[in-house]
Amino acid sequence: MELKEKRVFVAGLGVSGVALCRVLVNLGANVIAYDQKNEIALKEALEELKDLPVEIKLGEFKEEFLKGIELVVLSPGISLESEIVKKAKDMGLEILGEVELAYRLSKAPIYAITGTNGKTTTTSLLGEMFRNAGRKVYVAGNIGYPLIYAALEAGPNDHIVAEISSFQLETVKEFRPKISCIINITPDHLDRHKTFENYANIKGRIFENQREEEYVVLNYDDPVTWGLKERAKAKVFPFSRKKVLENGAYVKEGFLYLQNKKVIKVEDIYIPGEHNLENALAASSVAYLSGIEVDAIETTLRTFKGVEHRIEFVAEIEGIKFYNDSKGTNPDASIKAIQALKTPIVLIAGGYDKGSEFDEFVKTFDKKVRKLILIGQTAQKIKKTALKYSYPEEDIFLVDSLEEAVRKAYEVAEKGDSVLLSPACASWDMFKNFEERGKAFKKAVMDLRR
Ligand code: UMA
Repeated sequence: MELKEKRVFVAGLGVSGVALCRVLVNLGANVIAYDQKNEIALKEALEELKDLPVEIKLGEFKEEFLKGIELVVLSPGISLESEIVKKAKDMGLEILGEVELAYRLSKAPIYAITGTNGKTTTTSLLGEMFRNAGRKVYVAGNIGYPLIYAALEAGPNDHIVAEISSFQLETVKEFRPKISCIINITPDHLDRHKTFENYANIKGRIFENQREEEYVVLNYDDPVTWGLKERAKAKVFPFSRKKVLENGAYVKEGFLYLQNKKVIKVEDIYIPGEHNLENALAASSVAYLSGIEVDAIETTLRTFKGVEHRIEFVAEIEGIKFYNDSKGTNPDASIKAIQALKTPIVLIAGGYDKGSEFDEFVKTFDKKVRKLILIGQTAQKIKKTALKYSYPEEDIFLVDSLEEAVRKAYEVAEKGDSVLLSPACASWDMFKNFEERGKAFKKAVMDLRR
């Protein structure tokens, strides 16, 4: 793709936007970058860009910003309904997402993972399998290291393992991974995608350009994911926790199998829980189809310790264990965290309102979630739902900050309980991102010790 001298408009100056500016300048483009935030809010990004020849526009979007522009590249957080996209369309400009541009620039094959939950664990696990097999791999995408960087750095003999979100899939055009994988699909991001059906369809776009010689790995146990298979032109490779599927990945008599090859005893997979078995099956399938030896897959499953902010053990204080699951950013992710812990739970939940419903989430509390501490925009909504399912009002506490939530949790927890931060919501009402929220939680827990 020729970008030299091209006037390119980068929309959004978060992690992806800054990366886009760097890469585009490097490729000789004339870059104009825009963000709705002001100079103070964007201090860090502006600092990173200060030595680059990038023209910066901030604040309210104006049509004149697009004058003379030949290509618009969107950060994942920019909705297709934004003024930027509307105006760019009216002007007949070419519009690409960051992932699409990365795909077009990449010389290395891309192994793309999506799903509502488990994306980051599966992507990290798969990256580790590539490393343990002695292959040079870049792990990138929604996981935090922008795909556009990996695309520029990876050579034709390298590999890119990419976590891909629904936001990123909304703007794909030619994106064609060598192997794609959908782990599961449950409701999320309905404020942006409007209906569950639309969200599921967007997830399915991960394989829309794949051809017969390629593979798509799909979860046989999840009817919504499995239901997408009719649309695939690529070969479908199924995985299942529940059914023996001799043409796919499955569990038989306590062992994980890849077709007819016995890989590992399920008990010996280091990361615990049924949801992690799903992630292990998904990652192993992609690794296997990419030609990685079963030995390297087995070693990785035995040794991979999981990712930060995902049911991460933080500390034990006076017999109370603290777990950071800040990555539980939707109800289904938090349901999995509650199910994975074996002790009674004091749960800290609530955050940015994406339009999720919390009925299923509350139903998993049963007697296991003994106390519920709520923060953020959705606190009242979750409380109302809990009361609807007869959760005792005296066990619900609404507080104003995460620090206060941690102190309250410690006060009401008993020896043998686990205090679990698993918000079931995004962090954007109180924090920059889930990492910042997880770090704030860990700090508040450490402060209890003093
Ligand atoms: N902005 C505008 N106008 C808008 C919307 C946003 O100017 O209409 C600006 C914001 O003011 C902000 C910037 O755009 O300064 C943010 O851009 P962004 O939301 O695309 O975020 P990035 O920092 O570029 O991070 C993105 C992903 N974030 C989202 O999709 C919301 C990161 O995923 C990803 O790690 C990163 O790119 C690297 O590629 C995070 C995420 O929360 C983990 N993803 C969602 C999820 O997993 O549920 C999808």
